[in-house]
Amino acid sequence: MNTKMIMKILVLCICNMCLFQKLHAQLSDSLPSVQLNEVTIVSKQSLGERMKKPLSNVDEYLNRLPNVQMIRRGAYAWEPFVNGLSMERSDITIDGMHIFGACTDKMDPVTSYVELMNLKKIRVSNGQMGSAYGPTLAGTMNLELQQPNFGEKKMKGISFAGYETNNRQKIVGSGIDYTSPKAAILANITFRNASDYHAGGGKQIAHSQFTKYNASIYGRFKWDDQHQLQFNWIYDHADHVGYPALPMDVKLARAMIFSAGYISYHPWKGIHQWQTKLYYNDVKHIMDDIDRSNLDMHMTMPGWTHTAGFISQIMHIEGVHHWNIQANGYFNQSLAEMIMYSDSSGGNNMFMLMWPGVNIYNMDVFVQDSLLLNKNWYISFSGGITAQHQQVYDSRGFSELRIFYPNAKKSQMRWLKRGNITFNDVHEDWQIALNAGYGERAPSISEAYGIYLFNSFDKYDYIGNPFLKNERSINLFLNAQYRTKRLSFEWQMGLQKIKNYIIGLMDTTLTPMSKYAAGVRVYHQLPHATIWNSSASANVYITDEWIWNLSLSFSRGTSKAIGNLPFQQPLSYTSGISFFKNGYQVDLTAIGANRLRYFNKQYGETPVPAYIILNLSGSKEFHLQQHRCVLKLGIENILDRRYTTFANWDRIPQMGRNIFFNLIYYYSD
Ligand SMILES: [Cu+2]
Repeated sequence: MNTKMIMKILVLCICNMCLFQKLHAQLSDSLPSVQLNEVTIVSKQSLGERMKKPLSNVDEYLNRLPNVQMIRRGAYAWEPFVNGLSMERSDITIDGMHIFGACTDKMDPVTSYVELMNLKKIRVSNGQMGSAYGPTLAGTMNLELQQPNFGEKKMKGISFAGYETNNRQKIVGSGIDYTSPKAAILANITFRNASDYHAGGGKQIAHSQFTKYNASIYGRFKWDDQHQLQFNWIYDHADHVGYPALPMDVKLARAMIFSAGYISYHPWKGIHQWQTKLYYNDVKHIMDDIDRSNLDMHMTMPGWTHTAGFISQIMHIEGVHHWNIQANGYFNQSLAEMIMYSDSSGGNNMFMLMWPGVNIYNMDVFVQDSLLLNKNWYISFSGGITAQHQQVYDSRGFSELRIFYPNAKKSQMRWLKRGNITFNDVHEDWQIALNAGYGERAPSISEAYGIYLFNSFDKYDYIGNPFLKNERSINLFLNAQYRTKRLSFEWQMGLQKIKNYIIGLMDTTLTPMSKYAAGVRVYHQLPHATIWNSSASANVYITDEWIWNLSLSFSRGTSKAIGNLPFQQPLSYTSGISFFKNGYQVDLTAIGANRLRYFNKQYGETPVPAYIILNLSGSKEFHLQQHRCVLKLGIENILDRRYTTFANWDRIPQMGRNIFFNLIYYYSD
């Protein structure tokens, strides 16, 4: 085999590996009979443009992926669970950058600070398979930003508008894309405003409104084919966001994300690319209960995080080897306060730190190698190590922590190791990948240092524990794909064994602070927890015009000490039929789940009945004065079913019947 041939196969393998992750989610969005090599074509559009409802938000997109579950506390900023495990157990990044939400109640996950129009791809990897940027247990989610391209001098634009009847959501936005041989700029803005939504049957869900502004600029410059500079800036601002399942709403959630990077191609012999990036981001989150009535006293809880970091990566492709080495580091500072206002005039307000002011210094090194064994088999290995130094810097916060832990130290050092091996057997129409990985993670700030964080799901006040050990996991993932001209099928299974599983356990010696709390739980560790999950999907290309698809997924988690782990997905399914002709597309989809049989009462879970809803959507492409337009119309939950899911915090009902329209207008000079 000559080198060129080997290279070709290696590139194909890597493409397939990307495909392994989540292609079938994209498949149902794109044109019929998608071939492997169309991945690059597809990625020229933003993620939103490839959706049935292009002006959906990131949450709606992620919710359709079989190994991601979105925990919903309202209509906005859902919490992504990867492979049945909570947000702190996966590594969620934007182009590799670490960003930390500033809310003690997880009202602002990283995914809430971007728009689909900013994104090229969301790469979700299982276990340690994509752990290039840091430690993880369950998997990684990297939100890859849409980049402008170099090329002939050209200016393109896009404008869009959407409306949804159920919550009177208005969406407007615009973007420009400037291309030239040496400079390229992509900029866009999106605005959303929604009122309260209505559940099936018409009941208004109070405090479920939101308003969000998002703006971003991405610039790239090069002076020759070897050197390139790029910078990126995102500003995201949400205000008056209601969380119907929580006792508080968000007055402001704001993120400013900035990065500047330098790429050098072929800097030395054998090195394909060297890329270095510096970044900074700043998150501010203010929640309060000013809009809630029937309260004796009101409170406000502001939180802040600041993160500065770097990523430096060297890629090498030669012969049968494809390796990369990466170093990344960040400094993060997080603080959250609570002010409880006195009910009597002249009385004293109460002030407390909920996160006691924590600095995290994190340094990580990662290596990965892919090796082609023969025409069909290739292996990839990766490994990484993180040094993490945590320090409580605020003396007020440290004294609070000392009330519970008189021996607590101001700072501590943790070493986190991870490793992974994947075998791939790739053939023309089928492929199998088997992966085994090991990972560790440090406790999150809430788990290690949180002070009286009220959890409205199980109604306990939670207290952190600085003496927690690292959580450790061993996992196995299996993925099989079969693909012909008329059929594509994918099956995936994961088994995760976790040691030192972190969870809150009741402490009867402490009294709760919140008068709504049933008691106090302190974070402790269970010796073992096991999660296994599986998903399958199929696309059948019945004719060139008709496609049928089906996807199924579930997860099951247990631990001897507590029984069922909370938030495990019952068998859930989506099945749809799509029709394409003369620029028209029509989709009819059924989405449903079996009843939730395995739940944990002690952690606030209640049974959830089975449900099924129907969605119908259609789109048409047409031209307006030679400019391309896409119009999409749809009805979600056609029968206006009232239902809730395992993922709905406090079992708040889901949205009832909703009619949406999305119009996208493209123009170029
Ligand atoms: Cu919050």
